[in-house]
Amino acid sequence: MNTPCYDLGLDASTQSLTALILEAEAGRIIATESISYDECGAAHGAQRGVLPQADPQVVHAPPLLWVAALEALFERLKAQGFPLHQVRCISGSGQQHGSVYLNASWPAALRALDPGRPLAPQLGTVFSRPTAPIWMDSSTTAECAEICAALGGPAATAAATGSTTFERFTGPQIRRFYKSDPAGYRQTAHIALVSSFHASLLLGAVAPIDHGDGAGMNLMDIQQRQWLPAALEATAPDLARRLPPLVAPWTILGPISPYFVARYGFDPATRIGVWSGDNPNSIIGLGLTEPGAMAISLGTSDTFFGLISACRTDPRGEGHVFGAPTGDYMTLICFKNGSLARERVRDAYGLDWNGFSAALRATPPGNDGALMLPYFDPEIVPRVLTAGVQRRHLNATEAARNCRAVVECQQLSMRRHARWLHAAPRQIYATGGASINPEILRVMADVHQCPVYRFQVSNSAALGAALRAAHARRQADGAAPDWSALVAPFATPRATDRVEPRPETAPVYAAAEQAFGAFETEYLATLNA
Ligand code: ADP
Ligand code: XUL
Repeated sequence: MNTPCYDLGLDASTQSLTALILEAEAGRIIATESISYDECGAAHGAQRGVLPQADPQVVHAPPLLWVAALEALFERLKAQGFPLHQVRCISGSGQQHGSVYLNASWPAALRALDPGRPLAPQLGTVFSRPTAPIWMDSSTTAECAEICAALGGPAATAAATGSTTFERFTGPQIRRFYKSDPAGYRQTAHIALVSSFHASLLLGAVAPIDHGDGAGMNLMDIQQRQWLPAALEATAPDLARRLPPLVAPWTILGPISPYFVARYGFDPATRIGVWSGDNPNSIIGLGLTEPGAMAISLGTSDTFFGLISACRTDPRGEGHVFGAPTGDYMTLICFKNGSLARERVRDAYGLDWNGFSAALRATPPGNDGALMLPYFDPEIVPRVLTAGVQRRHLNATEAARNCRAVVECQQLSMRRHARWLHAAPRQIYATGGASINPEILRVMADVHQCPVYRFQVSNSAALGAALRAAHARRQADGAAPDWSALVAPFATPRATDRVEPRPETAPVYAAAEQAFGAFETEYLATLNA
């Protein structure tokens, strides 16, 4: 009997690192294991993956914490006897946009890793900037304006790079670093994304960036899928030599670093596939290999995304176009006040998730007109730079109505800000940590008036990464790409996991969208006054 062959997907997300091992040929998942950064982060000063900062617009993470988490996760998999030696290919998923700044010693340090010693202490001196700005950072408004002006304004920037400039995108972040610490920038020989940083560790060499994550930088020509010279020039001097190459999402980068072979028992022939962002990976983990259904991920951020066949950008400048792992495009809208906003409401009334769900059950669709603009943190869509929660027909003391208001208004905001796609979703695939909550999916189905499916694997980014590893491996071995056959056993929506919309709630939410839109418009006008 042949020894089974496995593929490993890793998901380096905002709050945790997850591993998912699957046997693609048998259509089964062998193992999943997750470690929260809080379990290994004490020494790095982070809480829930981010460093405390005085300025709420500045959100950074310590990259050495990610190194420590990778190591701790592999230790755990090894201790539990997972068959790491049978893994044939590894790919991964990173929280998008975040950037890691490394000095000239980075490639040599990767090559010289000593398997007799832990990883993190060997990489203490490779950083030219000790912290990495992540997607939650909103401190680069001035740099966004500068780059956007240099590229000809918002519409031209979106047409060229897939998105107008956004505070969390890597280009504006690089420019802020260059302006605020020119010496640090001069010391920087390599800039990595969260995805390519992790891939570099596993590869033992500087890893390329794929077209999915590259599109989240305001630096890539979205049509040609190459670095855009005008964007690089508008961002920082001599940027091209600090960036790795861009490659297709199915590229095999090379064999695994000998460090992981010696330390964790991987086969030396294990291949490393290029990593991508969490949202492009989720497209695959949800089985969205053709245009059709839309996905909603309820993770730290809430995202609304789907595959599109032609590159079409948002004239209002709120949505993004990224490269999809299939070689198509995907569209995405990102809301920062996702799970953490729901948690803030839950905690304000001393509830657990059961209590929060009971509150959703106890309150009517439409919430008798209660509305909330849930800007617990600065928001990405719509662009709100200063936190501040707003309520209408709702008192902060009303526990159950506030629980419903945050969930309903998040979904109403998605419905409103996805209008530019000119196609209401016909079905929604739900994923992310909060997608295990049926009461939240009930609100989702009613607000969008379409069926919502949930999947057995709620971490679609890790599943997508493992499936991308399998795809890259098969393609490198000469097999014709067949995405739908590969994803079918893992990501086919099941009728039993379907939440139907209730038609009687349609007029309620049509009116609620109008009222929510008016509230939002009025509030945004006060900010710009
Ligand atoms: P990320 O990948 O961005 O790190 P996850 O997709 O793992 O995040 O989601 C984590 C979030 O899931 C937590 O912050 C938590 O608020 C949310 N969550 C977990 N369980 C539930 C639940 N039963 N109901 C609602 N939200 C939940
Ligand atoms: C997407 C975005 C977030 C991060 C973290 O544009 O900023 O979804 O990828 O999940």
